[in-house]
Amino acid sequence: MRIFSGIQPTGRKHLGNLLGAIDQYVAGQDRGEALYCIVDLHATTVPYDPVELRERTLDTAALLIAAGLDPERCIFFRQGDVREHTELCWLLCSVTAWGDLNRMHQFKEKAGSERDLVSAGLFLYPVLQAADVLAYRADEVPVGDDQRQHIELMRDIAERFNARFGETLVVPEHRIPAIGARIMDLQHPDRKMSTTGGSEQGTVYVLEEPAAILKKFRSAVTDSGSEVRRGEGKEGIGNLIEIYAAVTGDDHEAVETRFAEARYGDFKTAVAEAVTERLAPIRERYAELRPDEATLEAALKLGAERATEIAAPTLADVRAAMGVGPVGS
Ligand code: AQP
Repeated sequence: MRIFSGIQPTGRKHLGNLLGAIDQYVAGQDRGEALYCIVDLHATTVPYDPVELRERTLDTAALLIAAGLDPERCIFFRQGDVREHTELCWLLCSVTAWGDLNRMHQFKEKAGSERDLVSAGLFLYPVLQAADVLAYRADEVPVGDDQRQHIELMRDIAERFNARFGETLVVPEHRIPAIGARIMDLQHPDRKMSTTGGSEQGTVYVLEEPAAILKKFRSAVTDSGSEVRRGEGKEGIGNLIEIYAAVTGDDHEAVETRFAEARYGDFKTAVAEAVTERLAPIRERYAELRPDEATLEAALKLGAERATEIAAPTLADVRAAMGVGPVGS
Protein backbone atom coordinates (compact mmCIF):
# COMPACT_ATOMS: atom_id res chain seq x y z
CA MET A 1 0.00 0.00 0.00
CA ARG A 2 1.45 3.33 -1.05
CA ILE A 3 0.09 6.52 0.53
CA PHE A 4 0.67 10.05 -0.76
CA SER A 5 -0.49 13.46 0.39
CA GLY A 6 0.62 17.07 0.03
CA ILE A 7 0.16 20.13 2.18
CA GLN A 8 0.63 23.80 1.29
CA PRO A 9 3.27 25.93 2.99
CA THR A 10 0.87 28.85 3.06
CA GLY A 11 0.03 30.69 6.27
CA ARG A 12 -0.15 29.07 9.65
CA LYS A 13 -1.51 25.54 9.87
CA HIS A 14 -4.82 25.34 11.72
CA LEU A 15 -6.83 22.78 13.64
CA GLY A 16 -8.65 21.69 10.45
CA ASN A 17 -5.34 20.87 8.74
CA LEU A 18 -4.26 18.87 11.80
CA LEU A 19 -7.46 16.89 12.40
CA GLY A 20 -8.47 16.44 8.75
CA ALA A 21 -5.06 15.68 7.28
CA ILE A 22 -1.89 15.71 9.42
CA ASP A 23 -3.21 13.18 11.96
CA GLN A 24 -3.91 10.82 9.06
CA TYR A 25 -0.41 11.35 7.67
CA VAL A 26 1.07 10.28 11.00
CA ALA A 27 -1.14 7.16 11.13
CA GLY A 28 -0.28 6.35 7.50
CA GLN A 29 3.35 5.77 8.42
CA ASP A 30 2.30 2.53 10.15
CA ARG A 31 -0.03 1.39 7.38
CA GLY A 32 2.19 1.43 4.31
CA GLU A 33 4.88 3.22 2.34
CA ALA A 34 4.00 6.84 2.99
CA LEU A 35 5.11 9.88 0.99
CA TYR A 36 4.33 13.41 2.21
CA CYS A 37 5.16 16.52 0.34
CA ILE A 38 5.17 20.25 1.09
CA VAL A 39 3.64 21.66 -2.06
CA ASP A 40 5.57 24.89 -2.57
CA LEU A 41 4.68 24.95 -6.29
CA HIS A 42 0.99 25.00 -5.43
CA ALA A 43 1.63 27.98 -3.18
CA THR A 44 2.78 30.04 -6.17
CA THR A 45 -0.71 29.94 -7.71
CA VAL A 46 -1.86 32.86 -5.52
CA PRO A 47 0.01 36.13 -4.86
CA TYR A 48 2.97 35.38 -2.54
CA ASP A 49 6.34 36.62 -1.35
CA PRO A 50 9.36 34.48 -2.44
CA VAL A 51 11.32 34.99 0.80
CA GLU A 52 8.26 34.11 2.85
CA LEU A 53 7.60 31.01 0.78
CA ARG A 54 10.95 29.55 1.86
CA GLU A 55 10.28 30.49 5.48
CA ARG A 56 6.79 29.00 5.47
CA THR A 57 8.11 25.82 3.86
CA LEU A 58 10.50 25.31 6.76
CA ASP A 59 7.75 26.28 9.25
CA THR A 60 5.55 23.59 7.72
CA ALA A 61 8.35 21.02 7.70
CA ALA A 62 9.07 21.62 11.40
CA LEU A 63 5.38 21.54 12.25
CA LEU A 64 4.76 18.24 10.48
CA ILE A 65 7.73 16.61 12.20
CA ALA A 66 6.60 18.07 15.54
CA ALA A 67 3.14 16.57 14.93
CA GLY A 68 4.62 13.09 14.41
CA LEU A 69 5.99 12.71 10.87
CA ASP A 70 9.26 10.82 11.02
CA PRO A 71 11.50 11.37 7.97
CA GLU A 72 13.02 7.96 8.69
CA ARG A 73 9.64 6.22 8.48
CA CYS A 74 8.17 8.15 5.56
CA ILE A 75 9.43 9.94 2.46
CA PHE A 76 9.11 13.59 3.38
CA PHE A 77 10.09 16.19 0.78
CA ARG A 78 9.44 19.50 -0.96
CA GLN A 79 7.50 19.35 -4.21
CA GLY A 80 9.72 21.83 -6.07
CA ASP A 81 12.75 19.57 -5.53
CA VAL A 82 11.29 16.79 -7.68
CA ARG A 83 11.00 17.98 -11.30
CA GLU A 84 8.81 15.03 -12.28
CA HIS A 85 5.76 16.74 -10.72
CA THR A 86 5.76 19.64 -13.17
CA GLU A 87 6.56 17.53 -16.20
CA LEU A 88 3.77 15.10 -15.40
CA CYS A 89 1.38 18.00 -14.80
CA TRP A 90 1.91 19.19 -18.36
CA LEU A 91 1.57 15.70 -19.84
CA LEU A 92 -1.67 15.10 -17.90
CA CYS A 93 -3.14 18.31 -19.32
CA SER A 94 -3.66 16.36 -22.54
CA VAL A 95 -6.28 14.16 -20.83
CA THR A 96 -7.84 16.89 -18.66
CA ALA A 97 -10.95 18.70 -19.86
CA TRP A 98 -11.06 22.48 -19.53
CA GLY A 99 -14.73 22.18 -18.55
CA ASP A 100 -13.87 19.90 -15.61
CA LEU A 101 -11.32 22.37 -14.26
CA ASN A 102 -13.82 25.17 -14.67
CA ARG A 103 -16.27 23.30 -12.43
CA MET A 104 -13.91 22.90 -9.45
CA HIS A 105 -15.41 24.46 -6.30
CA GLN A 106 -12.02 25.54 -4.97
CA PHE A 107 -11.20 27.43 -8.17
CA LYS A 108 -14.61 29.11 -8.16
CA GLU A 109 -14.26 30.11 -4.49
CA LYS A 110 -10.70 31.39 -4.79
CA ALA A 111 -11.15 33.12 -8.14
CA GLY A 112 -14.47 34.68 -7.11
CA SER A 113 -15.32 37.62 -9.32
CA GLU A 114 -11.67 37.92 -10.45
CA ARG A 115 -11.88 34.87 -12.72
CA ASP A 116 -10.20 36.57 -15.66
CA LEU A 117 -7.38 37.97 -13.55
CA VAL A 118 -6.27 35.04 -11.37
CA SER A 119 -3.22 33.03 -12.43
CA ALA A 120 -3.52 30.16 -14.90
CA GLY A 121 -1.73 28.18 -12.16
CA LEU A 122 -4.80 28.47 -9.92
CA PHE A 123 -6.89 26.98 -12.73
CA LEU A 124 -4.39 24.13 -13.28
CA TYR A 125 -3.97 23.50 -9.52
CA PRO A 126 -5.92 20.18 -9.60
CA VAL A 127 -3.80 18.87 -12.52
CA LEU A 128 -0.59 19.50 -10.58
CA GLN A 129 -2.24 17.82 -7.59
CA ALA A 130 -3.08 14.84 -9.80
CA ALA A 131 0.54 14.72 -11.00
CA ASP A 132 1.77 14.78 -7.36
CA VAL A 133 -0.12 11.59 -6.58
CA LEU A 134 -0.01 9.77 -9.92
CA ALA A 135 3.80 10.17 -10.24
CA TYR A 136 4.12 7.76 -7.30
CA ARG A 137 1.37 5.38 -8.39
CA ALA A 138 -0.09 5.89 -4.92
CA ASP A 139 -3.06 3.78 -3.82
CA GLU A 140 -4.43 6.14 -1.22
CA VAL A 141 -4.61 9.88 -0.60
CA PRO A 142 -5.41 11.05 2.96
CA VAL A 143 -7.18 14.44 2.78
CA GLY A 144 -9.91 16.51 4.40
CA ASP A 145 -13.42 16.58 2.95
CA ASP A 146 -12.76 19.80 0.95
CA GLN A 147 -10.44 17.83 -1.37
CA ARG A 148 -13.06 15.24 -2.35
CA GLN A 149 -13.78 16.85 -5.74
CA HIS A 150 -10.07 17.19 -6.62
CA ILE A 151 -9.48 13.50 -5.86
CA GLU A 152 -12.44 12.54 -8.06
CA LEU A 153 -10.93 14.57 -10.90
CA MET A 154 -7.53 12.95 -10.28
CA ARG A 155 -9.16 9.53 -10.62
CA ASP A 156 -10.84 10.59 -13.88
CA ILE A 157 -7.51 11.85 -15.22
CA ALA A 158 -5.77 8.54 -14.40
CA GLU A 159 -8.61 6.54 -15.95
CA ARG A 160 -8.63 8.68 -19.09
CA PHE A 161 -4.87 8.39 -19.41
CA ASN A 162 -4.99 4.60 -19.11
CA ALA A 163 -7.85 4.36 -21.62
CA ARG A 164 -6.08 6.61 -24.13
CA PHE A 165 -2.44 5.45 -23.78
CA GLY A 166 -2.64 2.01 -22.12
CA GLU A 167 -2.49 0.88 -18.47
CA THR A 168 0.22 3.08 -16.96
CA LEU A 169 -1.14 4.89 -13.89
CA VAL A 170 -2.72 3.71 -10.64
CA VAL A 171 -6.21 5.10 -9.93
CA PRO A 172 -6.00 6.22 -6.27
CA GLU A 173 -8.67 6.23 -3.54
CA HIS A 174 -9.22 9.11 -1.16
CA ARG A 175 -9.06 8.52 2.58
CA ILE A 176 -11.26 11.01 4.41
CA PRO A 177 -11.48 10.55 8.20
CA ALA A 178 -14.85 9.70 9.80
CA ILE A 179 -14.30 12.42 12.42
CA GLY A 180 -12.47 15.72 11.79
CA ALA A 181 -12.81 15.77 7.99
CA ARG A 182 -14.45 19.20 7.97
CA ILE A 183 -13.69 21.46 10.90
CA MET A 184 -15.69 24.66 10.70
CA ASP A 185 -14.76 28.27 11.52
CA LEU A 186 -15.68 28.98 15.17
CA GLN A 187 -17.26 32.32 14.23
CA HIS A 188 -18.98 31.07 11.05
CA PRO A 189 -19.97 27.43 11.60
CA ASP A 190 -21.35 27.34 8.04
CA ARG A 191 -17.83 27.84 6.58
CA LYS A 192 -14.83 25.56 6.89
CA MET A 193 -11.87 26.64 8.99
CA SER A 194 -9.49 27.96 6.37
CA THR A 195 -6.11 29.58 5.84
CA THR A 196 -7.29 32.19 3.38
CA GLY A 197 -11.08 32.38 3.70
CA GLY A 198 -11.65 32.18 7.46
CA SER A 199 -11.99 34.66 10.31
CA GLU A 200 -8.99 35.23 12.61
CA GLN A 201 -11.13 34.77 15.72
CA GLY A 202 -12.71 31.60 14.33
CA THR A 203 -9.44 29.91 13.30
CA VAL A 204 -7.40 28.02 15.88
CA TYR A 205 -3.76 27.60 14.91
CA VAL A 206 -1.74 24.52 15.81
CA LEU A 207 0.96 26.73 17.37
CA GLU A 208 -1.44 29.02 19.21
CA GLU A 209 -0.88 29.92 22.88
CA PRO A 210 -3.34 28.38 25.43
CA ALA A 211 -4.81 31.76 26.45
CA ALA A 212 -5.66 32.60 22.83
CA ILE A 213 -7.15 29.12 22.30
CA LEU A 214 -9.38 29.54 25.36
CA LYS A 215 -10.52 32.97 24.17
CA LYS A 216 -11.41 31.68 20.72
CA PHE A 217 -13.41 28.75 22.05
CA ARG A 218 -15.14 30.86 24.72
CA SER A 219 -16.36 33.23 22.00
CA ALA A 220 -17.33 30.48 19.52
CA VAL A 221 -20.74 31.11 17.93
CA THR A 222 -23.39 28.64 19.13
CA ASP A 223 -27.21 28.89 19.26
CA SER A 224 -29.87 30.09 21.68
CA GLY A 225 -30.49 26.57 23.04
CA SER A 226 -28.67 24.84 25.87
CA GLU A 227 -28.22 21.18 24.94
CA VAL A 228 -24.81 19.84 23.92
CA ARG A 229 -25.94 17.77 20.96
CA ARG A 230 -25.80 17.87 17.16
CA GLY A 231 -28.81 18.79 15.03
CA GLU A 232 -30.54 21.25 12.75
CA GLY A 233 -29.67 24.81 13.73
CA LYS A 234 -26.92 23.58 16.07
CA GLU A 235 -23.99 23.78 13.64
CA GLY A 236 -21.78 25.70 16.10
CA ILE A 237 -22.21 23.20 18.94
CA GLY A 238 -21.96 20.35 16.41
CA ASN A 239 -18.58 21.70 15.31
CA LEU A 240 -17.36 21.85 18.93
CA ILE A 241 -18.53 18.26 19.47
CA GLU A 242 -16.65 17.26 16.30
CA ILE A 243 -13.46 19.00 17.52
CA TYR A 244 -13.70 17.47 20.99
CA ALA A 245 -14.27 14.01 19.50
CA ALA A 246 -11.36 14.37 17.08
CA VAL A 247 -8.83 15.51 19.66
CA THR A 248 -9.83 12.97 22.32
CA GLY A 249 -10.51 10.00 20.03
CA ASP A 250 -14.11 9.62 21.35
CA ASP A 251 -17.13 9.28 19.08
CA HIS A 252 -19.85 11.94 18.81
CA GLU A 253 -22.38 10.05 20.95
CA ALA A 254 -19.90 9.57 23.79
CA VAL A 255 -19.21 13.32 23.82
CA GLU A 256 -22.95 14.14 23.85
CA THR A 257 -23.53 11.73 26.73
CA ARG A 258 -20.59 13.04 28.76
CA PHE A 259 -21.76 16.66 28.43
CA ALA A 260 -25.53 15.99 28.61
CA GLU A 261 -25.85 18.06 31.79
CA ALA A 262 -23.25 20.70 30.90
CA ARG A 263 -23.95 24.32 30.04
CA TYR A 264 -22.53 25.72 26.80
CA GLY A 265 -19.93 27.80 28.67
CA ASP A 266 -18.57 24.74 30.52
CA PHE A 267 -18.49 22.68 27.34
CA LYS A 268 -16.60 25.41 25.47
CA THR A 269 -14.00 25.49 28.25
CA ALA A 270 -13.70 21.70 28.15
CA VAL A 271 -13.12 21.77 24.37
CA ALA A 272 -10.49 24.49 24.76
CA GLU A 273 -8.70 22.45 27.44
CA ALA A 274 -8.74 19.26 25.35
CA VAL A 275 -7.39 21.15 22.33
CA THR A 276 -4.70 22.87 24.42
CA GLU A 277 -3.61 19.54 25.87
CA ARG A 278 -3.43 18.05 22.37
CA LEU A 279 -1.46 20.96 20.89
CA ALA A 280 1.00 21.64 23.75
CA PRO A 281 3.53 18.88 22.88
CA ILE A 282 3.45 19.87 19.19
CA ARG A 283 4.17 23.51 20.09
CA GLU A 284 7.05 22.52 22.37
CA ARG A 285 8.62 20.18 19.83
CA TYR A 286 8.21 22.78 17.08
CA ALA A 287 10.15 25.35 19.14
CA GLU A 288 13.03 22.87 19.38
CA LEU A 289 13.01 21.87 15.70
CA ARG A 290 12.36 25.10 13.82
CA PRO A 291 15.67 26.94 14.53
CA ASP A 292 17.74 24.10 13.05
CA GLU A 293 17.16 24.92 9.38
CA ALA A 294 20.15 22.87 8.19
CA THR A 295 18.66 19.68 9.64
CA LEU A 296 15.24 20.45 8.15
CA GLU A 297 16.77 21.13 4.73
CA ALA A 298 18.84 17.93 4.93
CA ALA A 299 15.73 15.87 5.73
CA LEU A 300 13.83 17.40 2.78
CA LYS A 301 16.76 16.84 0.43
CA LEU A 302 17.08 13.19 1.36
CA GLY A 303 13.31 12.80 0.97
CA ALA A 304 13.46 14.37 -2.51
CA GLU A 305 16.15 11.91 -3.58
CA ARG A 306 14.05 8.97 -2.41
CA ALA A 307 10.93 10.42 -4.05
CA THR A 308 12.73 10.92 -7.37
CA GLU A 309 13.71 7.25 -7.41
CA ILE A 310 10.00 6.37 -7.44
CA ALA A 311 8.72 9.16 -9.70
CA ALA A 312 11.36 8.97 -12.45
CA PRO A 313 10.40 5.47 -13.69
CA THR A 314 6.71 6.52 -13.79
CA LEU A 315 7.65 9.50 -15.95
CA ALA A 316 9.68 7.26 -18.26
CA ASP A 317 6.61 5.03 -18.69
CA VAL A 318 4.32 8.02 -19.28
CA ARG A 319 6.66 9.53 -21.88
CA ALA A 320 6.98 6.16 -23.62
CA ALA A 321 3.20 5.62 -23.64
CA MET A 322 2.60 9.12 -25.02
CA GLY A 323 5.34 9.01 -27.66
CA VAL A 324 7.18 11.96 -26.13
CA GLY A 325 10.95 12.11 -26.69
CA PRO A 326 13.05 9.40 -28.30
CA VAL A 327 12.43 5.71 -27.56
CA GLY A 328 13.77 4.86 -24.07
CA SER A 329 14.03 8.51 -22.93
N1 AQP B 1 -11.36 22.91 7.83
C1 AQP B 1 -10.76 21.77 7.53
N2 AQP B 1 -11.15 20.62 8.11
C2 AQP B 1 -10.53 19.45 7.83
N3 AQP B 1 -9.50 19.34 6.95
C3 AQP B 1 -9.08 20.47 6.35
N4 AQP B 1 -8.08 20.71 5.45
C4 AQP B 1 -8.06 22.04 5.17
N5 AQP B 1 -9.03 22.67 5.86
C5 AQP B 1 -9.67 21.73 6.60
C6 AQP B 1 -7.18 19.69 4.91
O1 AQP B 1 -5.84 20.09 5.20
C7 AQP B 1 -4.99 19.56 4.19
C8 AQP B 1 -4.00 20.60 3.76
O2 AQP B 1 -4.67 21.62 3.04
P1 AQP B 1 -3.92 22.64 2.12
O3 AQP B 1 -2.68 22.08 1.61
O4 AQP B 1 -4.91 23.21 1.16
O5 AQP B 1 -3.46 23.71 3.15
P2 AQP B 1 -4.10 25.09 3.45
O6 AQP B 1 -4.02 25.92 2.22
O7 AQP B 1 -3.47 25.62 4.68
O8 AQP B 1 -5.57 24.63 3.79
P3 AQP B 1 -6.89 25.43 3.76
O9 AQP B 1 -7.22 25.98 5.07
O10 AQP B 1 -7.88 24.53 3.10
O11 AQP B 1 -6.58 26.69 2.85
P4 AQP B 1 -7.59 27.46 2.00
O12 AQP B 1 -8.93 27.40 2.60
O13 AQP B 1 -7.00 28.81 1.97
O14 AQP B 1 -7.55 26.78 0.66
C9 AQP B 1 -5.90 19.07 3.06
O15 AQP B 1 -5.93 17.65 3.06
C10 AQP B 1 -7.24 19.64 3.40
O16 AQP B 1 -8.29 18.78 2.97
